[in-house]
Amino acid sequence: MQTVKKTVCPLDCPDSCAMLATVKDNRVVSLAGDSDHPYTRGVICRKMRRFPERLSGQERLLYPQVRVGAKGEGRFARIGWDEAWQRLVEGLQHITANHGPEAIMPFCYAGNMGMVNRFAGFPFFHRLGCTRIRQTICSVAASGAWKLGCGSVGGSPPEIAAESSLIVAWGINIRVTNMHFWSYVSRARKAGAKLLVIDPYRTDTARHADEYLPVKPGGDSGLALGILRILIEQKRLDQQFIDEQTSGFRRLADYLQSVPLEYFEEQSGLGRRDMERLAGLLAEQPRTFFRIGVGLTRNSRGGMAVRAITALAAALGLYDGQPGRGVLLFSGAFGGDPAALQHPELLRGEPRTVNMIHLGRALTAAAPPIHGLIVYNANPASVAPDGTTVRRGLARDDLFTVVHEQVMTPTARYADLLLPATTFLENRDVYRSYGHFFLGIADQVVQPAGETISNFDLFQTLARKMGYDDPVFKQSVDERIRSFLETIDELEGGALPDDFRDGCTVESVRGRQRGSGFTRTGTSYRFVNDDDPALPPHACLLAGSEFDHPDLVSRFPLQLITPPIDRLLNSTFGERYRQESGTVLIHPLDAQQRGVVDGATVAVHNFRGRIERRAVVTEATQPGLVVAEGIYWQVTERAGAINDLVSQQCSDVGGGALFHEARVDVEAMS
Ligand SMILES: Nc1nc2c(c(=O)[nH]1)N[C@H]1C(S)=C(S)[C@@H](COP(=O)(O)OP(=O)(O)OC[C@H]3O[C@@H](n4cnc5c(=O)[nH]c(N)nc54)[C@H](O)[C@@H]3O)O[C@H]1N2
Ligand SMILES: Nc1nc2c(c(=O)[nH]1)N[C@H]1C(S)=C(S)[C@@H](COP(=O)(O)OP(=O)(O)OC[C@H]3O[C@@H](n4cnc5c(=O)[nH]c(N)nc54)[C@H](O)[C@@H]3O)O[C@H]1N2
Ligand code: SF4
Ligand SMILES: [Mo]
Repeated sequence: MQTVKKTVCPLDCPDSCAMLATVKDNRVVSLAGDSDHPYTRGVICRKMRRFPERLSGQERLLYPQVRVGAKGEGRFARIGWDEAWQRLVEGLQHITANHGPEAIMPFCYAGNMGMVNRFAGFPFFHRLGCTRIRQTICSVAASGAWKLGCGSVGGSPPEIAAESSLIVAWGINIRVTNMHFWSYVSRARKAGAKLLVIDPYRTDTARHADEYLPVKPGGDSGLALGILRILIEQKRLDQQFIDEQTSGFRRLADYLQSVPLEYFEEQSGLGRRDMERLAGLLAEQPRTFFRIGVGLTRNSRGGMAVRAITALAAALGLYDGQPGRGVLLFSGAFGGDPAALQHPELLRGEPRTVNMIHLGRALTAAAPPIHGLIVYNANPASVAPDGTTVRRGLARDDLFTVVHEQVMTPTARYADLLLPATTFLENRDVYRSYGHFFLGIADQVVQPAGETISNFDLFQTLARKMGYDDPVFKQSVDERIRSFLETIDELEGGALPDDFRDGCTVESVRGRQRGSGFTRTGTSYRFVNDDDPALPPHACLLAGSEFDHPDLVSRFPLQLITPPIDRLLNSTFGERYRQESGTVLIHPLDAQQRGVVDGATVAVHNFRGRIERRAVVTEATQPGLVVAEGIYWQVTERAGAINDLVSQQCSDVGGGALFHEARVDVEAMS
């Protein structure tokens, strides 16, 4: 007999789709979209439709294993859970006894976005007193910079865009990374709206746009501030909104007027004419919606880009809550207290903190050294910057590495102890979208395969085996979910959903509120923010740390960006493309200078690493810019992986990664 159960996509994707799993004999035979969901409306992406292959395919890790080959070689032997627990507890106790708990560090991120399972390790890590990590790898520059201007005011509901007359996709490849938003764009366009895409290369979204502006990577503050300067000169701003709902505008305006327009042109790579045209378009359109991506923040000026764009939006009054007008970076639909998931009260003292994007440095140069690494929900060998250094660290014989995974990822190959993880279809959790205004609760759909256990069960059990008797470690999943939901203010009347067993969807009260977030919260958009003396007080022009680095410009004349590809979700599903190292887009002028022909394997290199990819010679990219889509797994040591070329430097706000700011050169391979 077949049954159909509701569930939610757990991947790190703004769409958080509601799904229907068809189950027969404890096997998921198909996954499809759930048409009851108000935002995702019955559609899911192709990569997730194939998820049942991962759930019960050949690649699945089903039992605990120990390494028998060299680190990275990927040879393991099966053991039982009793032995696995013993090795795990003894391994951690040995390090703690000899070097103290700070010699152990976790590495975890968002393989599973379920709120319980995502943060399941934190109570344990806090109690252990190990080195803490700052989870910076994705969005800190974006969220930090948004807050500098908007404070606690969140993003606009994406549905508003359906009523817009102009939608600006700024540093986001909607059709690939936020595909459900596309249907709102399409609806608006049917009613006559225009779509403008601002991106360094002609993405799939740009190809479908009415207008495309090829900004220089890292040049968005130049562009946004240049436009703002023109609009100030032309007096075409929303003066009422500026007067009533913002502060500091005069100081920013004085700065902008002191900077020659050429500077904005030089940074953005776009001329006065383009800026004037865009300024005209923004001033004329009554209903403009900015969809801002995280893409434009993955560089050394990323925070500044967001500050400049939100300043432009505020000066245009796009935050006034009128129909068809809005700004969306993250929805921020549901707050909630992270302490209910992470339990920082278990901390004694102040263990050191490591920025996760410095994993390479931490494993090779930390003083005192790291001797134990616990990885779950993440694949750092593929996703972390400076991959060659990360692998050098992982290869250390004196490092005890524990990896909890679903499949044999490049990171898993370096494990000393490899533990099998459930998938979202085998555990229970609550999912809070960052791209729309709905929250979903999903129950287990099938029994766990083999001897797999969830992140939550792993850390609850480990804590007890380590002798920790704090009540937190006795919580059930339901208790953890409930204790978190109780801290969320955006649930209707503060109520918990009655039946949160059977895959329900709950809307944030913020999603239905009309009017301005600023009016509702009684705050102002801040053009000037002096709170952090380390940051410029307002949006301004900055040089790029790697792109404009004088030593690197001549040695590595090409700029590299590394955006996502539709078939992978970060590095998840890499097992489907084991033999592929991906492509690199290169402009015909750059290709010709280097004797590179379309389809040939090329080496992309800098002083950090050297990787191989297949060249696609195309005018979709700009001269001087190469684009490598997708975090493919490393095929061989020689072929390398894309993050071998990316630095461990930080973005201007929050300490985020520079995935879209590396200097490289490209060489034809004979
Ligand atoms: N299919 C698929 N979907 C995904 C993901 C995936 O890997 N695959 N990843 C998920 C995750 S974790 C996240 S955080 C989101 C990220 O999704 P997005 O917010 O879309 O961010 P990115 O994909 O990093 O980059 C988006 C676009 O920004 C462009 N870009 C790069 N540098 C600049 C710049 O300086 N200025 C401007 N204007 N544009 C720039 C890139 O070329 C790219 O087209 O997507 C999620 N969705
Ligand atoms: N070059 C480059 N690098 C990037 C980016 C980029 O655009 N370019 N994007 C960055 C961004 S935005 C992000 S968010 C990070 C993402 O970095 P990660 O969060 O590490 O993302 P994934 O590559 O998806 O790896 C997640 C892993 O978790 C595993 N997993 C899934 N569910 C579970 C579970 O329930 N339990 C356990 N134990 N494991 C599970 C999956 O099998 C997968 O191997 O990558 C960053 N790296
Ligand atoms: S990856 Fe994104 S688009 Fe695909 S099913 Fe999951 S939430 Fe939906
Ligand atoms: Mo991300």
